[in-house]
Amino acid sequence: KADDGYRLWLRYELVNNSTLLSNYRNAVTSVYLPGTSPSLLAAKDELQMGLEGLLGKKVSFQNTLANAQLVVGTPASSSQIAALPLSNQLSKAGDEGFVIVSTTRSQKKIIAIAANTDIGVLYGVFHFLRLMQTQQNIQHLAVTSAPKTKYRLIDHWDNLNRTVERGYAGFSIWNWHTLPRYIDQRYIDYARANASIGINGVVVTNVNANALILTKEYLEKVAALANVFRPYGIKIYLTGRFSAPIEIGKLKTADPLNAEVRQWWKNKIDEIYTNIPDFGGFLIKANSEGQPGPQDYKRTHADGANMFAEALAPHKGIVMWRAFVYSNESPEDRLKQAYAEFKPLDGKFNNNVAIQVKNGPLDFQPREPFSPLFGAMPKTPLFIEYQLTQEYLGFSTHLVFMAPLFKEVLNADTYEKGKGSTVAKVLDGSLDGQALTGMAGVANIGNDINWTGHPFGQANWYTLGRLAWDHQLSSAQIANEWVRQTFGNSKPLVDTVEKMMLSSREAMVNYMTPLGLHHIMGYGHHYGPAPWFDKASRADWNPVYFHKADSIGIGFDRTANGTNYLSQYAPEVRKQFEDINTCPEEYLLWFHHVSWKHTMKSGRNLWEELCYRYYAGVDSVRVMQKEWNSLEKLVDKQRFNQVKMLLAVQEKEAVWWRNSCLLYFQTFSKMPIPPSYEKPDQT
Ligand code: GCW
Repeated sequence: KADDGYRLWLRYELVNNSTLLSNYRNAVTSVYLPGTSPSLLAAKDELQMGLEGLLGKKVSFQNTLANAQLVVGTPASSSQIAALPLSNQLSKAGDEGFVIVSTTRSQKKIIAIAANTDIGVLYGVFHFLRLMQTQQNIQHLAVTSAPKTKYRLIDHWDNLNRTVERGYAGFSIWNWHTLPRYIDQRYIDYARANASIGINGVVVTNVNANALILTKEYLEKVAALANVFRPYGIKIYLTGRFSAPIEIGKLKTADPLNAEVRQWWKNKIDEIYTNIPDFGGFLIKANSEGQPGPQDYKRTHADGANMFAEALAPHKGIVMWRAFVYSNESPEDRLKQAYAEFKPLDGKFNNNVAIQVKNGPLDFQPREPFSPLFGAMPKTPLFIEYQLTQEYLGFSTHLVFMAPLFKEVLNADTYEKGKGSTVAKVLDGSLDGQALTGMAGVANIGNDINWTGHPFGQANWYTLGRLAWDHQLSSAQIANEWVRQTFGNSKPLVDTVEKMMLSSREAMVNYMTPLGLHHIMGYGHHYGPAPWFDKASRADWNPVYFHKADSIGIGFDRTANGTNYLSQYAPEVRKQFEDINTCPEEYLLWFHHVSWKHTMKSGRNLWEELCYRYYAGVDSVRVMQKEWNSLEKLVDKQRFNQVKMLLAVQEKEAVWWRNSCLLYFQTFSKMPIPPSYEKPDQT
């Protein structure tokens, strides 16, 4: 059977295990789901569609609990639900969480999906359907689940003309031309997909977009989208172009301390809330890569952010102010700028401002150390920004499952308050008692039929939501549940795909940027290798600036002998990275300029190790190809062929990366590639 991938992980195929199928049928075909709020109706629709698909059988909705096996709602939606003994569990579910329990009522077994709020019910329904889609036993359920971060966001880099900056899955899914009156079914399916993984906020516009979105005509369109998303618990956010008061307000300045400017924003924000009463707030890129910002008026990021914060506060909106800053005047080491600008402002932001920090100090590389801002601003809420769209990771043609990348950062220890001060604890608020907590992913979504171009791109979208909800989930758990829902539950299929996914990120690091190399991709577009490139308009856009290969060795010295970027980390972190002998080898060239002859842990010298890694990367892609080929009978034809073709491209390009990088670096090392690595290529 062909499958175009449109349904993502919400496929609800008939359960193909007959024992389970009859268990499920016996357990849940009569449902009590009272209430008429939009979120409860969405929950009902989803449950009906899901159960009927999974069970291949009509589901009957009862109007009293007495006749039902599956009971769904809140204490407020039904006094019968209020009477169930769930208050203990519900007290732990908060205002977005849920409980799913097997219990008995009048000697009859029932399953209750309950929450304190309607949106919690919807999340519970999605979780329950996930249990069935992944073929879990539902006989003894005792789930209590509440999200660990409060703001769980997808950031679109979508322009109003429907181009998507760094988008590789077609054009923007927002059709501004036909909005507000035409509601594409895709908006609803998008909201369902997000709600199913707990995403509760969407920034619909690009951080580089102009101010047009803030005009009356566009706000009506945004309001129409907000209406679609509301039942699914999703709030809309916009990017706030800093110079909007000049561009659409006809003011002469955008100085954040100017009274007229402040009034303009206040009016604009009030206008937004008349259109969208639950508007979420703004995401702002200021004084970065040529974007306007408060520094244009000799004001600080805090002056700028607080201006928005003040106007948003009465409406409960928030500001997400990005820490991805680097100015047009090239600094000595671009990586140092964010910390230098933001650390001194710790404690100076209003309490509805979060600083949104990219996971690493540079820019979404296959591997980066964690950003030193995590752990450095205890008085300021920090959100993390990941990039789902694979700008530096082979666009939507390379298969890379990013959960291991995301987890690596979450698990990194900042030592802010001694050992165990992980980035995850900074983010979930537990380390510094922050109330504003959040995680965002730059969307990899476009109007391609399957949303993300590469069928496996869907897994990264999925991962972001799941980790924002619960950062303790392991990469393997996430891969496992995604594969089961997306491709099916047969054991060889699940085992094999999970294995492919879990190895894919390290494979990519090896064939692109092993041992801490970074930013050696093609200039501007960032696709393919170009370590030799040195013609960019600014030094720190040149790959040669980042790898610094010469006749002695390779790598960027960021110790005290070099740029001293390492001084931005806590002493324990710094110490570990600073010593070439304790620095984990995966970060070696990120922090050190290392002699080609340096002996690595493997006993190989650096040059040989580099060769070894590049070869290993290509080999791993070939292993993935073999693994995928073994699944031909277990995957539908269309997606099987898509992935097969994409893997062939990836293999070819892994070879391209390996050969061109090694050939180029060899002009410095002047050493041969160890002959034992040279195997005949497949292509
Ligand atoms: O990764 C870089 C991209 C830019 C992007 C910028 C940012 C939206 O190359 O395209 O602009 O980061 O994050 O602001």
